[in-house]
Amino acid sequence: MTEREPDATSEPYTVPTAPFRPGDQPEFDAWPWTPADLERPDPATCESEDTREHAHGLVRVLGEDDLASGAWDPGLDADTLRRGLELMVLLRIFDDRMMKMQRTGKLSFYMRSLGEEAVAIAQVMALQEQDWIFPTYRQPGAQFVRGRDLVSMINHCIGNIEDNIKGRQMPVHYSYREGRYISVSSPVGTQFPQAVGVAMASAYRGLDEVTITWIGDGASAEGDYHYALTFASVYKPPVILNVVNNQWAISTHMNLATGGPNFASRGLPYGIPSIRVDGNDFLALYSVTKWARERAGAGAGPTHIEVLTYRAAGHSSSDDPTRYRPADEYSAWPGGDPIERLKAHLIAVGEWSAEQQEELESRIDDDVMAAYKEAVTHGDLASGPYPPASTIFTEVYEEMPWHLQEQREELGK
Ligand SMILES: Cc1ncc(C[n+]2csc(CCOP(=O)(O)OP(=O)(O)O)c2C)c(N)n1
Ligand SMILES: [Mg+2]
Repeated sequence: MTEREPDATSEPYTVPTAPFRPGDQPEFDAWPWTPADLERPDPATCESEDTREHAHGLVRVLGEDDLASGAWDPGLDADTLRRGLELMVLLRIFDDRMMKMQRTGKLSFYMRSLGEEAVAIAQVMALQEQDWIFPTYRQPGAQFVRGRDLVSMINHCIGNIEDNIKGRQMPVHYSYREGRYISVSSPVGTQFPQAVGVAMASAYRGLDEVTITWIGDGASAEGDYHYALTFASVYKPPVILNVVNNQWAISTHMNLATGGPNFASRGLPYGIPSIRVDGNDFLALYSVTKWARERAGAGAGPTHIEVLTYRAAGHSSSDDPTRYRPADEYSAWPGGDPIERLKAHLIAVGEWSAEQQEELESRIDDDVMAAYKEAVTHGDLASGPYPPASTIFTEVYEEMPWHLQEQREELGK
């Protein structure tokens, strides 16, 4: 067999690559879009064609001056903004603490949301309590909005006797029934068609419930993404479909997940209104999600959103991103840091100060540490107690099939 020479001119087809690799100087073009650029169409009557500019542009609210402006300014009061800031800081500090636990052998695995804290927090704050959440592992912050207890989250990550899902999932694959936060699945993409199905069920039952879901840039190259868009396009259920384009899918650059100009515009040929939004702009994200919620609530159907952001940390505790991208790539990202931007906005409008920020961080640090100490009293990774092995057979089937019964008996021997 003769081997093809890996010569660019003789490539049989296009193989995209990442713009920057370790050792390169990362440089992103400054974004040409400003908060004043895009209109806010009427959510109830908007058609996909009315969002062509939104899909190819970028909805922003916070300007370079840290002030809010434009048609998409949601006009939030200072208390709501401070709550958003607090929850984002909580997520960042929680992630740091959990990552330290992983590095010291107290967790088997962990995944951070660094740089993407606004995504689920702003978006779920824009929803209503009865709305359903179909997350990936990168949206744990949605649980904070719904009031989940930190100790319970840490119990899950450890997999101790108090883990609400009894050690059946990897850490960070939370499940939170009370918050309508559906179990994170390890096979990426499965939540997308499931979310559309649940939205169809809500509509069928005549309930005022909307479903929100997210998929990564990488996972959006899977069939599940297109199945979901087909069903959403045909049946027009109340669903908010987000593609979180954080530039990377582990070590694979987003260039390998679409040949199109962006992710948002892929919703247009499906006839679904589609918007690209600055994912590090809390106000813009809140506003676009609220708009999609209004559409869904008015019976106008689905919205497709590209959340443009950057995955600032490694993919997971098992990843070393310095192997495939410049270590300082995040510092060149035009979207900046979502926490710093909301903080700067609150300070600019006289509703926050550096001292308050410091107090907030130190209070949250104490809360997270206290939660961690409490969680390990229910069992740690090294010595348990863990959920009993027999629980691998329970709570899956209402009536256990004979072959599982046999296996269970064998385990008992
Ligand atoms: C079906 C499937 N294929 C591959 C994997 C391994 N895997 C886990 S996460 C991931 C990358 C996902 O990247 P992206 O969708 O961009 O989400 P992000 O991690 O950036 O949030 C891969 C390939 C998996 N879990 N499931
Ligand atoms: Mg990604």
